[in-house]
Amino acid sequence: STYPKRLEEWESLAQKELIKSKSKYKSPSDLRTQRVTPEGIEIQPVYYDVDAMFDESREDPEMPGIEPFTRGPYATMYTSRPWTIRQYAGYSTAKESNEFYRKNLAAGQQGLSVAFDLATHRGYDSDHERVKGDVGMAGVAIDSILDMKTLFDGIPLDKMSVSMTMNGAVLPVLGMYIQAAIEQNPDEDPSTVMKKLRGTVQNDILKEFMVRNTYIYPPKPSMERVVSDIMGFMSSEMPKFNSISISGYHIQEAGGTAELELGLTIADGLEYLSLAVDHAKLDVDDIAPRLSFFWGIGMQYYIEVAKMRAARRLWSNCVKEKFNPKNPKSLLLRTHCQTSGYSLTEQQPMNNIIRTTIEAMAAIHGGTQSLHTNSYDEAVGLPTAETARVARNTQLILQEETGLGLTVDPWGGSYMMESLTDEIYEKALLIIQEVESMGGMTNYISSGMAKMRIEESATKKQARIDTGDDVVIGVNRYVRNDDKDQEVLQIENSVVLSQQIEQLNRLKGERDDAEVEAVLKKLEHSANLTYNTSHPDDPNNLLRLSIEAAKKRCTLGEISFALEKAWGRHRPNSTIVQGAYSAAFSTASEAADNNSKAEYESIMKMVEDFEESEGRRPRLLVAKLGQDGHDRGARVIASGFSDIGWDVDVGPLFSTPEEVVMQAIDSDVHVIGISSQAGSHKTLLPALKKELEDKGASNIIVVAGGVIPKQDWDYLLKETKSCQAVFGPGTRIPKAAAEVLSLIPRSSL
Ligand code: 3CP
Repeated sequence: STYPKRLEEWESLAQKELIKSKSKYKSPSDLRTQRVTPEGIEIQPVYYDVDAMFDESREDPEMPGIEPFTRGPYATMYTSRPWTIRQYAGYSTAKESNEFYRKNLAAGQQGLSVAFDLATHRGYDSDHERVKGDVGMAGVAIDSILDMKTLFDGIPLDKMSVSMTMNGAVLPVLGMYIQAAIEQNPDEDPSTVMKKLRGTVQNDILKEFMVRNTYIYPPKPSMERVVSDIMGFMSSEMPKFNSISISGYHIQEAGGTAELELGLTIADGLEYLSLAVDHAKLDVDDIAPRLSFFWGIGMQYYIEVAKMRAARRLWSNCVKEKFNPKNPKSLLLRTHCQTSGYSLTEQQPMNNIIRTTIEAMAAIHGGTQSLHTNSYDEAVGLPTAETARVARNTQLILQEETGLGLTVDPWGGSYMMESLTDEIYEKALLIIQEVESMGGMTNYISSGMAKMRIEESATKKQARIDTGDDVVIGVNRYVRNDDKDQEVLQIENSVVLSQQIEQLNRLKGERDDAEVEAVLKKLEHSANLTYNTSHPDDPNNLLRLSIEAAKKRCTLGEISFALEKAWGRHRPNSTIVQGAYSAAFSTASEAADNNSKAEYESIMKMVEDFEESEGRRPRLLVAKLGQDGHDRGARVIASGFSDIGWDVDVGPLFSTPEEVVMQAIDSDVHVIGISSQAGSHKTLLPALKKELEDKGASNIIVVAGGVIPKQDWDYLLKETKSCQAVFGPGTRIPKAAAEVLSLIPRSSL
């Protein structure tokens, strides 16, 4: 037989051990088939390579720095230069963020990564009525070049590598950043300054339409004008700047498996290259070397390392096959990583330091170029100076105390890692082929397929936790109830708002209005053009014009609106995934807690009883207020409640309190469920309550969930009575469904 004797020996030993330990796995074959990841990968109890046992004449092994780069983009990796410690941060005003950046750089951080507030992301100035609750909350507020100059005060932009997470309002933000750098170096020629700028702009609009939701314009102009003009301009004017950070992170955060994150993100990258080559007529070798990637790193350690290895091989092979570039750098995938926000728990927050450390190790073993480690309090709010220090020190310790960087791709050649890398590669390739068969990523997204796949995966993941199939310590196992309230960074939204408005008024008083008008007209004119303006010398290139607009002191809102006049604003449609949550309960493994199944059934029964006595099902409107587009929680709740038997409506993203109340009254719901992830709850929930009163609809119950620190619960529940229940992260859906149901008064009682 070709089956080696050692394997037979192993089988029989394994069988004996399973019996002796009274394992729930009855035979070695159970071990092979019953431990399945969300990707559908059966994790093997032991990996081996039968070929290697017999075959002495194997091909040359893969090596780092050499195509297809599975083992790393550089030959020497961390042995000659460690990864960049690049912590994502920003809050409140530019002045406060600037102070924070300077302290962090002094304490060991190596590159900047700017977080903008949601008003900025969505192209609104701070004084716009739709952004009252958002200004300065989840990032720094930037209205004009004055804010941008303050943000980088004392930080030389011609030397510091700066990453900016910006997608929707990418043109005004880049225009202001570039102009700020030029004004920092008044004695130099602007074009010389631009050539020195190093950094990355996220500019990944495709994933915004899939998951992150901070788009402004519809897909076509977003791709063919915004992304395309930025790629074209940067390729010659800013050759050291990475023009897109193609992001899988948000797909993982939205609940996608590793295979979805990988497949959809590589497919996004291929779509950008097609845009550059086919639409913008740019040379692949001028664009591909400055595309960079961004992965989320969760708790499945082996899978994450394998995903990063597979990603490099996939990108190299796909780009070669489709675009046949001449420059080997065009095949090379470089990446930033961030540890998973989703894996953090509100319960026993110190455990999050351990989770983050393990995830950081996976990113390092996967060969990341740059890394952000989350702070342990981020399940409940923004990090404080203290928790941000622990997060940064996690990387300093890994980089300087452990010797993790002494060997390149330390997992290379491990039977297990090579096998998992191949397996994830194949699974992601199937997704890429599915996307290609539908004519590319833009079509795939507009067909709704991308969102549907991710949401289905998110709902299943939630069900794996609610059934107990996936363990989360402190949430569904070893639960304790003695947590102290976690201190969080509190931002006084109204103070930031008034400072921003003051600054805006100052700007408007000092500038030349005729010049402002003229450049805004040029922007609008360019937006209406239908030919390709991506060439950097084209006077209608939108990034070139945005730099001019920043120079003339146009505001971010004005620049955005000039383009909006031509293109309009994108309006998403919302659907609910049905059946995925309940299916996970019916197929939950034997390992799942039986109580959870019984609980699930008893709640379905309660909903049926409600329907019998009230003549209709309980009805819930799941809504998001303000510019907060993080909708994983809202969508999972909508799917879960709907599977349990509720009638569920999902409100459009970016609603005002007035719009939510109108929809709630029109749909005659019993309950409004507000999901808040970006800190605006203290402003917008009281506003919602007032609107309900004004419309005579106070009988509608309001509940809230998401990232709401315990310190704010009393304010919401008692002081302002703006909601009747708050659900923190980690709340199991059946429990929430029962509690909310009990809040609805019965007319028949
Ligand atoms: C690196 N270099 C080396 C070696 N390693 N040279 C010789 N030997 C080596 N071993 C060189 C590189 O070639 C490069 O030079 C320079 O050193 C810097 O290295 P790098 O690998 O390019 O690293 P870095 O500058 O840090 O850039 C990393 C990438 C960049 C490429 C990934 O795009 C980046 O910084 N991305 C960060 C994105 C980010 O912060 N995102 C935040 C998302 P050359 O350039 O001359 O080749 S936060 C989002 C949170 C959720 C949300 O969206 O809301």
